[in-house]
Amino acid sequence: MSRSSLSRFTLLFLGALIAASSYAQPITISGEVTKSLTLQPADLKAMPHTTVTAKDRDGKEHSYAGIPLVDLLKQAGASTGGELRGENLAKYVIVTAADSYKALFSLPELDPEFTNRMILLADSVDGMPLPAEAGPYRIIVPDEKKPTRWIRKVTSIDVRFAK
Ligand SMILES: Nc1nc2c(c(=O)[nH]1)N[C@H]1C(S)=C(S)[C@@H](COP(=O)(O)O)O[C@H]1N2
Ligand SMILES: [Mo]
Repeated sequence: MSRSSLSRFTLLFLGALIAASSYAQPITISGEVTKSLTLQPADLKAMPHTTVTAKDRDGKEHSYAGIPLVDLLKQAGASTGGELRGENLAKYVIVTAADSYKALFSLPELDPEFTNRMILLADSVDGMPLPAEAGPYRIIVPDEKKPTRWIRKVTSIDVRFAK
């Protein structure tokens, strides 16, 4: 191998590593669950997706597709539906992003037995993958006046117990 093809190979390899580190970000689900999960992009892609229409910060409507947050919690064995009573009502969800931004959701506000509002871990907007500064995964909270909890670049979902 010549020196220039070697350095080209090195560059390609480094490029692939950088691409993998920014795009192949898994999502972890942990805490008060029966099974902690690390979901890879392929796992997330294979889960059933739902579409919601929501207004962004500029008041423009977009169509967001993704996995209902409650479905991810169910898969990890968090308390949902009829289990949401008694001490389980003191459980809450902290969603964390790559920049350490965090926001809290209560379990009932995510649950279809309590609300018709569908909070998503979205992976696309208007049929396209989310832009790099927001994706690959972003929380979408329809019908909220401010998009403060529309957490960009989600990395983990942690169920906790308020004692
Ligand atoms: N990871 C992450 N997500 C975030 C924030 C942040 O600082 N970090 N800011 C929030 C706030 S305060 C707002 S108003 C919206 C802005 O969304 P936009 O960047 O799509 O306009 O993102 C929310 N999601
Ligand atoms: Mo904001």
